Parts: sequence; structure tokens; C-alpha cells
Amino acid sequence: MVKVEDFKTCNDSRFCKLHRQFADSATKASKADPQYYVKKDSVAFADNVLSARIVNSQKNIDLSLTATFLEQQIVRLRIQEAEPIKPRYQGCGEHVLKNGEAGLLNSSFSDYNLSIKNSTDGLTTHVLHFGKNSQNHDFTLLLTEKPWSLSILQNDKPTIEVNSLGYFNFENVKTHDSVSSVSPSNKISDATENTPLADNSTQTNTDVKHDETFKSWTDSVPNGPQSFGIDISFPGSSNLYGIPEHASTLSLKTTRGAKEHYSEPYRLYNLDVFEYLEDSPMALYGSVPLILSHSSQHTVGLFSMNSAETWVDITKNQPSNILNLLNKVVNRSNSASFSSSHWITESGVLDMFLIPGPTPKEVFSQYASLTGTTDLPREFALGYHQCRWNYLDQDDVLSVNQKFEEHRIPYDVIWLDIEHTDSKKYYTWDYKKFPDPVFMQNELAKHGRNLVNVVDPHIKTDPGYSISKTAAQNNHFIKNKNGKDFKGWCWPGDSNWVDYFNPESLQWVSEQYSFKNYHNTTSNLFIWNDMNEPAIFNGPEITMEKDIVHHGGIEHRDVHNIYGMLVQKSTFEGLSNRENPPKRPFVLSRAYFAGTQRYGAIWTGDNTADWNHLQVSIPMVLTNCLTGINFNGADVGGFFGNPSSELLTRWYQLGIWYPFFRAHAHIDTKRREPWLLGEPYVSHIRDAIQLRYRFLPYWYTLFYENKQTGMPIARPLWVEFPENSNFYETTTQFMVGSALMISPVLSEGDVVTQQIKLPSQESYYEFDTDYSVPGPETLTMQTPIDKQVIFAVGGNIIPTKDRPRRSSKLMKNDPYTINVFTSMRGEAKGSLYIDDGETFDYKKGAYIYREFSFTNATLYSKDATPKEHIDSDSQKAFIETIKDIRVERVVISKMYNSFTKAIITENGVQREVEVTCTSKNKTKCVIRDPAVLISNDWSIQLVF
Ligand code: NBV
Repeated sequence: MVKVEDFKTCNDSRFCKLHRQFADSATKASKADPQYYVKKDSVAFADNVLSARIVNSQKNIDLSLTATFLEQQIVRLRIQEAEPIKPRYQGCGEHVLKNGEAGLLNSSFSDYNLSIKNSTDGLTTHVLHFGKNSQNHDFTLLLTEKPWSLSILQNDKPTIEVNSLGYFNFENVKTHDSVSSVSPSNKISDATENTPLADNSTQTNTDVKHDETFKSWTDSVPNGPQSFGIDISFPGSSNLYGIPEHASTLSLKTTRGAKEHYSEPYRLYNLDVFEYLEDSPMALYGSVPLILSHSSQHTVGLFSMNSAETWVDITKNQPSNILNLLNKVVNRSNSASFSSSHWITESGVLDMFLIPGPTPKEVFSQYASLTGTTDLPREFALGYHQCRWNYLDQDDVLSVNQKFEEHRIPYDVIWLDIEHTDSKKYYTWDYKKFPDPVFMQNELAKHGRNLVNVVDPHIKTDPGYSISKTAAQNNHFIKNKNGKDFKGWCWPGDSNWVDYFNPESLQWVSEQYSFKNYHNTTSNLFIWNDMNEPAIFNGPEITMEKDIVHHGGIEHRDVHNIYGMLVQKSTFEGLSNRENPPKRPFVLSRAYFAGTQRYGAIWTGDNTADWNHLQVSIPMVLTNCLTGINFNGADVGGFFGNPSSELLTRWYQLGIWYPFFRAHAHIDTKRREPWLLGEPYVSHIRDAIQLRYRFLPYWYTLFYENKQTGMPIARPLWVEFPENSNFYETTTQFMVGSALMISPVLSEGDVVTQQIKLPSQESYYEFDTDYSVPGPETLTMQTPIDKQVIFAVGGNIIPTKDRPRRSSKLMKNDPYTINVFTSMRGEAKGSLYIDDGETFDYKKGAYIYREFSFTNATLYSKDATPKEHIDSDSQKAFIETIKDIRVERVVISKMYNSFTKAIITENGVQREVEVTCTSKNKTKCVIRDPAVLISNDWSIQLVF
């Protein structure tokens, strides 16, 4: 069980408690009595930026507010001291934004129109029209003066509101001699508790300390309190999503207000939480401060670009006098639902991107324009990963490898955990256990398989360990307050941590992955970065002290949530550079942040082998996908404990639908490689894994499309069926791409029946059977242990490779099957992306992207390569390498009609082939070996 007492609650955190109290007093206030307001005559608009000053005369606070208008109607809102005594940390964008701060593109809209409106209640509102989207929706920003609030309106309807509950509260950065008497310790004084707004900055006290204690640790808070809180609301919405990582529901639960579900806010602070609970807002290993709101009217988002500790309270229909007042200036129906988030952040700049949607697709594309999309993985990384803490030695690895052969179970990667090293000194081997690592890697490579080694970021303090010695000599380690190398306790005992905020140190670590430095590694070896929150056994909350200062004077407090991403980035760069020409790396990380998607995969950490953890893995994985972290999965089987054969089988059946598919187990658990379960389980697991491999072309295409558009790979139903509010909270069913609806079995009880809901008025086809049924519908289906229900949604075309092989590499030149599932109107579309699966040549055009369509009983394959790469030399050269790959089968599932033959047209030549309609109602028709080439344009016309 998790030791809850090891981790802070909101009450243990001075700033969290302070802002919650502030919010409560704002809610209780009998009238809209704002402390913060827009300074008179301060509002201006120039060069794409709306600016204003927010002041609080009681507290002597003077803040600069800017709203910058970016591409795709994104509005960036920044608030910080107008004249800071000490500037806040400004470096987040450099790490998080895909092309850094300089790469952000301003809106090209030029017809801005700023005007003032005064309401009868004395409310002065600045109205700025800032653009239209492609569907001609109008976007307007409203800034009210007193109380200050900012709203985004789409076609005159508010969709995102800032400070409409009046929770905005800001702690000025102070120096020790201009410091206030507010809350000198984490114990908020009674006086402050009653009046949490009291912050008399004009008082000075040269000796005030801001030490905060938690258990036996003291945080010196050298720059004093500098937190802020702000509410962001979503009118018309009752479902909010995002802000991973939490083991919780997909639709966020309320944490305050009437009938709150959790009493604690959702916390964003990367932590190693041993045996985490399956239903809790506690912080976990990763953080993405992106919240999404979805309703049948619109989808919008809010991205808070800040890497300091953050707590988020969720309320629904929270009463507020300020809101009542604002209702007079916005056109809002009072009865509509109203969801709010209260963001409470310890330090840094208030830097928020208001993401206006209004469709799910636009929201994903807008967010992707900021933090980027999933780097295209090595193709093998989409196969099955076999992990365990630990494979004991070289013989163990090779015998497991051999067993996969014997049992005809495909897999691509076997993993080595910390025990493979010499005394937990990463980048080394324990040669007693692994006498010939190169031989071992080459044996794996014979069937196209790879090895992943763990490399944790703690470095054993040992002058005899060359990595430790060089890092110490060259100042690569993080320093403690006395300027000495910071030391903590982790797996190897005394350890140091590299300062990844020093670009030279990041680069130095990346060089340790070169073949020259990392001995006995081959190009078939890839890396797993664990413990990179960073986990420090003797640190506060098992992590690093916040007042540690990184390279460039950056306080750890400001960047805690970025640290793990930089560890992964350095590995990503190291693996990218170890070969010439470079090959795509594969790096798995436990910690993550917004932008991690550019460096590799993550997993949901140390889950437990029970049914609850199986269930919660779905909302966890989907939430990651919604927030850009698509390449992710949960440990199949559960890390702690021993799953029953039934649970493990069900977990494999679900796990094949995680974008990242890996089985893993704790060192104290019983061995559980699939064959150890015996029959019938091993066959069911084999079937499940083989199904994963059949769909690899579809998965790879989804990753490519995610890279182009930001569309999530695994999706909650609401992304595909945005208007059907019955499914806004559903996680017992989910989508992989637009085509597959998965309904995994999530509870115990051998032969069970399962209720499955078909959300739309469309044809649904059970994959691999002849069963099809029109939706919307609720079905009861038999789901014995060998079965999970997978429906293809009518209107989609899915490419598969149906020949069972031992690894993805061995499928490289296999022919394709094209599976057509026609819509109610008899139409369908789909796509296929192919490249070499390992180099970066795709960036120059070395790939094909095909679009399939089925209309008027004819299947077409057309080139859909984006303009910049059509007919490029790289593409031509790539096509040469796949020119013989054929389509070996076309399967057309349809609701009505039967066909007898088909006319194929390819390269201007026509030929006739037979069509066999097999199923009872002849609703499934197969063309065997149409012999068309996958890289060609062609059509196949069905004839009755
Ligand atoms: O390296 C050992 C484990 C690893 O297997 C697991 O996947 C990580 O999440 N690691 C954590 C450290 C110990 C956990 C108890």
C-alpha cells in the first residue's frame, strides 16, 4: 500500500492551502468585491499583443498582463510583476515548445478591432475581435476591468473564462528586506487563515525567513513566496479531461464545492509513488498541465506552461457573485453547466495558452502547434516488449528468446532491468551474469529482435567508476547549497545527479550512449530511463529538494517537472547520434512533461496486478493520449503482485491496444512469461499478441497521422462521437484511431457476457467474424476467456498484415490485406503510411502515404503524399525498395448486397477477378490475391 504520509496534501503545502482559502473567501464574499482589477487607462493593443496592468492596491501589487494572438486563434496569456525585483523563471518555453520561444508563430490576422463597452452596472469591458477560423467562426476576447476577467468568445458565446470566479491571487516576488509578514512558515497563522488575502508588502523585515518544513525536511524558499492562483472556467461544459498523471477517471472529478468527489486537488508534481492507489488525485511520475473541456457545443483547452508544482481544483457550477456580475456582459444561459479549474502554482510566470478549438480535431492540432507531436517511432517499438525485473543472466535471456520461438509468440524486444549492471553503475554490464553481451544481442538480432537496457539518472558516487569520476571532474553534477556535488541515496547507495539544465552536461550524458563509450552495445540496443522524476530515496517526498540551484541559477522549484524530460531528451540525442547515418532511437521514460512526446515513450509506472489497476489503465492511457503523450502504456500483468492466469490473459487482450505494449513484473513476483500459464491461456495470449502484429500497419499509420495532425492514437469515444453526451465519461470502451472500437473484458468471471454500446447511427462490424449490426444499439455479447469484442466502425478501411511471424522485422516485405468496412451509405475511407521503419529519411520524403476510398462499389488507392514530398527523389528511391509488395486480399464488409466479380484497373490495364461472398447473409466479400501493388494507384470495381 502507498505510504500516503510520505506525500504532501494541499494542507501540507503553504501555497496550496493559501489559494484554496482565497478561493473560499471569494466564493463566500457577499458581493463582487475584487481585490485585483485592471488599472485605469492601462489597456492597449499593439503588434499582436493586448496589454494591461492588473493591480491590487491593498497589497501594493502591480502586474503586467499580456495576451498574444498566435496561429490558429490560440491566445497566450502571461501575468507577472510589472517591475520585478527579481525576474521569475522564464525558461520553460525553451524546453517545452517544439521550436522554442522563437518558433511560436503569431496570428496572421490583421483586422483586429479593440473597443470599449460600458454596462449599466459600471462594468467596463474591452472587446477585441481577433480572428475567424476556417469555418468562419468569429473569435472575440473580452477583458473586464473591475473585477478583472478575460473571456474567449466564439460567435459571441463564451467558451473559456479566466478569473470569472475571482480566484486570481498573486504573491509578489520579494527580496528578504522587502518581505512581508505573510506566512513565515508552512504553518499559516490564524490571522492569515482568516484573511488569506492579507499580504502587506509594504512592511519590511530584514530577517524574515520563509522556511517551510515537511516531515524532517526544510525548504529554505530563498526567494520567498511567489505563488499564484487563477480560475479558468468552461461555460456550457460538464466534462473536463487531461492534467495527467493520476490514477483516476477520464472525466475529471470535482475536488471542491458541493458534493466534491475528492477532497484533495489534482496535483502535478513528478513523483515516484510506491504502490500507487487506483483512484486518487495524488501526483504520479509525470505531469502535463493541459486541461480539455468538451461539450456537444464545443471543445476547448487550457495549457499552463509552467513546470513548478501545481495543484488543480475542479468544481462544477460553483456559485460566484463575480460571475453573476459578468453574466451581464456575456451572452450566457444561466442554466447551462459550468465547469471550472482552479490552478495553484508555486512559482514561475503565469503563462497560459487558451486553446479555442472549437472541435476536438482543432484542439489537438492547436496544442500540437505548441508542444509538437510524437516523434515517429522505430517500427519495432510498436511490437510486443517482454520485460521483467530482472532477466537473470545471458542464458535466461536467450532461453526466453528461444521459448518465444517454440511457442510461436511474436515479440520484438526483451528488456534488462537494473540487475544487469555492475553494482548499479549504469552503462556497465555485470560480466559474471552477461559474459558476452554482444553475442547475446546478435543472437536476438537474428530474428529481428532488440534489447533494451535500463539507465537510471542517479550516478553511483564512486571515483573508481569512470562516469562518476568524469562527471565530478567536469562539473556535470547538480550542486547543493554549499556548492558541493549534491548527494542523495538511490539504488547504488550514495549517488549524484547530472545537471541536465547545463547544455554541456546534457550533451556529455548523451555521448555516453555512443558505441565507443557504452561498451558491448550494438545498434540493436535501446534505452529505458527509470527513476527520473528524479527519485531520491532520502529526499523530501522521495525527490529532490526544491531549493537546489541548477546551472544558470535556476531553482529546482521552478523546473522540477521538466527534469525527467531532459533525461529522456539526452538519451534520445545520444541514440540518434550513435550511428551514421542516424537511426531513430527508442527511449522509454517514467517521468514526463508537456513536450515529452518528442523524445519517446512513457509508461504508467508501478501498477498492481489486480482488476482495479487493469481498469484504471484505460483512463490513464487515454488521458495521456489526449494531452499529446500518445506513445504510452501500462505494465501488462501489473508490476506488483501475481496476476491470476485469467487476469493476465485479459490484460494481454487489453494491452495489445495500448500504443506502447510491454509486459513487466517486479523482482519478487513469480515468473509469468506467457507459456508458463499453460493451456488454454498461452494460446489466448498468443492470439492476442498476433492480433497486435496484424494491425501493425494500422498502428504505424496512426503514429504518422498523429505526427502530422496531433490526433490522439488511442481515443476516448467522445473524440469520435463528439455529439453523443452518453459517452463523455466512458472508458469501458475506447477507440484506436477512428476505425476500431475496443470493448475489453475488465472483470473476473471466466465466461461472462458483456454489454456493449454502439454509439452512432452507423454500421458496426465485429472484426474477424461475420457479425454486423447497425447502431446505435446496446448489445449483450458472450465474452469467454478467448474473446474480447472488437468492432470496426462502418466507413473505415484498415490495412493489416495477416501472416503470423516472430517479429515485426520479419514482416517487412509481407503482403497487405485491405479491410473495407462500409458505412450505412456504402462508403469507406482509410490510409496507409510506410517507410523504412528505422532511419530519418522519411523527413526527406522516403515514404509512401496512400489514401484508400470506397465509393460506388469501387475501392481506390491513391497517392496522398503531402505536397513537399510528392515525387521527391527520396520517395522514388524508397518506392524502389518496396515495389514488389502486393495486396494479397481485399475483404469488404458491408451491410447489404452481394457481388460476384471485380474489375481491377492498374497502370491503365484492366483485368477481372472473382469475388467470394462468404458469410451467411453474404455480407462479407473477399477478393483473393488481387495482386495490385501497395505503392501503386489502382481501383477495384465490384460488380453485382
Ligand atoms: O528498476 C526496478 C524498478 C522497475 O522495474 C520499475 O519498472 C520501475 O518503475 N524500478 C521502478 C525501481 C524499483 C521499484 C520498486
